[in-house]
Amino acid sequence: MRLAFVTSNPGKVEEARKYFEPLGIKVYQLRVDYPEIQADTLEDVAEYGARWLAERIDWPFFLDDSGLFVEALNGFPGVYSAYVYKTLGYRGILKLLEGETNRKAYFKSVIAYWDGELYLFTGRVNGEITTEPRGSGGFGFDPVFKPDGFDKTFAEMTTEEKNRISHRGRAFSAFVEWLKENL
Ligand code: ITT
Repeated sequence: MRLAFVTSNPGKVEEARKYFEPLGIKVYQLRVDYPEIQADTLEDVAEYGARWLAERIDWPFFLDDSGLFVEALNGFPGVYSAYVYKTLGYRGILKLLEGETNRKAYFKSVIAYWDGELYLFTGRVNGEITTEPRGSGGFGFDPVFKPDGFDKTFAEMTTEEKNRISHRGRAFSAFVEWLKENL
């Protein structure tokens, strides 16, 4: 079985493959620009995107909408993470937190799967924003995010290590468990 992952981000696809390969499911990247609406929650953004795509793609697909929520910034960049990453990068987050002692943050991921009906799977990981970037793996804000209970940032971990604890890894686990029961 082949399953389309609608995303512009190859890093997300690499993470997904590790989950689906053992099930014999081949995940491939489908690059279709879909509207990411301005909304208060990742769930709303993911659902709108999936329903928009469902009118244009007639085979099963999924997408992921994720974000970094920084406590001292009242949850910013949150649903605006992609835009903030593109404009300010992770260095922008470090700058916004200069001198701030509360470094708490979490990543959240919402996966929307469409096969004629819509299903949402979510995952979250708590951690903190480092004071300096560390590591060269992963993507996005990984060099400045250190999950709770670990000394390494996501960018210092292998994909397998990151998947085991990450927001997207948790959402994928829930998705894969559901697929096992429902396919
Ligand atoms: P899509 O095409 O799948 O939307 P994207 O990279 O734009 O790809 P999002 O819209 O979900 O992804 O935006 C989330 C932003 O948060 C984006 O800039 C990512 O780089 C960042 N991000 C999401 N998950 C991350 C992770 O696991 N590690 C580091 N940064 C992450």
